[in-house]
Amino acid sequence: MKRVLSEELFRIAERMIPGGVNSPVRSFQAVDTFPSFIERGEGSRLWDVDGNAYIDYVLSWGAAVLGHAHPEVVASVCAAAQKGLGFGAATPGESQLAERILSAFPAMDLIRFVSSGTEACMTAIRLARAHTRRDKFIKFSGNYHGHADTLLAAAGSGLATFSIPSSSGVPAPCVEGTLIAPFNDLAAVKALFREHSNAIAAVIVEPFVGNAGFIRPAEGFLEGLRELCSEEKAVLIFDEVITGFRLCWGGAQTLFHIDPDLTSLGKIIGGGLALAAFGGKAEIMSHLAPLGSVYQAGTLSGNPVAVASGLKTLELLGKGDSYARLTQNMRKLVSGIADSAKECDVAVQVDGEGGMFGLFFSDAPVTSFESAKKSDLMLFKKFFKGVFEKGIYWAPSLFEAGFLSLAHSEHDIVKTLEVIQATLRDVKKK
Ligand code: KE4
Repeated sequence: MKRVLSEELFRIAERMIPGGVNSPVRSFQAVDTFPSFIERGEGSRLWDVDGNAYIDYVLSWGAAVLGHAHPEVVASVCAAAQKGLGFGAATPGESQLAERILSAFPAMDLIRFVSSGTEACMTAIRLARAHTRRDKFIKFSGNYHGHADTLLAAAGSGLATFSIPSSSGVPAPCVEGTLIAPFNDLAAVKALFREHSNAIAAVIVEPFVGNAGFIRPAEGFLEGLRELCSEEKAVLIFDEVITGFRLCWGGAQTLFHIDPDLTSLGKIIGGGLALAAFGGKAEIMSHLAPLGSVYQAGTLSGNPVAVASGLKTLELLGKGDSYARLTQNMRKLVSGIADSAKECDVAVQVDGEGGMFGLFFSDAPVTSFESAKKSDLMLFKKFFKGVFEKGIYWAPSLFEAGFLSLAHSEHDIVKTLEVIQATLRDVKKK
């Protein structure tokens, strides 16, 4: 695969942008190469500036659930843009999108739109602190909730990718109140509540982890968090920036019939444009200015063009058997990888739910970030190189999940599995 132009563009970018990218994980540094510069996407495909085509399993980190450049979404965005790109004023679309999301997440009484998942999670924590008048909160190692100072401790995604335990530039006092427990370890959470009784405002969790690779919640784990938070009068926050509308229409909380007190959303609800949200119980959300004393604001919050993209995306996603199709293709992919790995005698852990999945090179089940880190990174790098060179755009990090769209065809899955089988054979030989 020739990537002459991408390499040239990368060298140019490096001269102006740190690492040549505007978000670290895009740098492909974790897989010992440079990024392909993308010219365009359509459906399940991406084309880079050298004309190489890829079947895309990153999908803008999960946002492009309909596939790229869906004509109806593009038309809605263009129609909205022709009326103006943003006003910093209330618009009808925001209430329409709020209504659509609130109907899918019955545990949410109220919702507010922001422009990134970071803002959504950061504000949910702030609300929980105001509501409980407590300062500390529990997060889980390998969970990533954006790059707000207090959240950059033992986080997943790019921090895990580059083995950054917590970011420099964050003063120690900022993370003193950030308590860490291993994912799926309810006993550790109970111990933290005992040790910091009455000082913990919230527990924030990715109900299915998508930022340490894909990690499924253990039986009873999420239910246990719900019970503990209720007993301790702490706020349970489900960070569904990835899982919201990705696993099923109402996200993980619908799958498990659990009512978190607050939820953060992103990615799919903006259809790929800069739109995220947080929402939950009215008694908590009512602390927000201008009603209450918790301040949060944003110039581009609820931007009408992004709202148009989200509205059309959810309209199309909500039709027909979308989740049956996403799940069917995910199951085909996951079982096909497992079969190939078995045939090639390569130890893998592969799993998925709804339209997301993950692959580890490990002979033991992965139930936490600590166990995810035992995966064979060298094997992953060889796997990534093998599939990428054959036109499979896999996440360039062991610590990211993979995603499917409604545009992925059965042929895409068959072709992907052929490439993966050939790659696993090669990887095993070397
Ligand atoms: P943003 O601020 O990047 O919009 O969202 C932060 C965030 C919050 N919560 C979850 C569960 C998330 O996955 C994210 C962002 N996800 C990463 C990829 N796993 C964004 C990609 C990147 O950092 O470039």
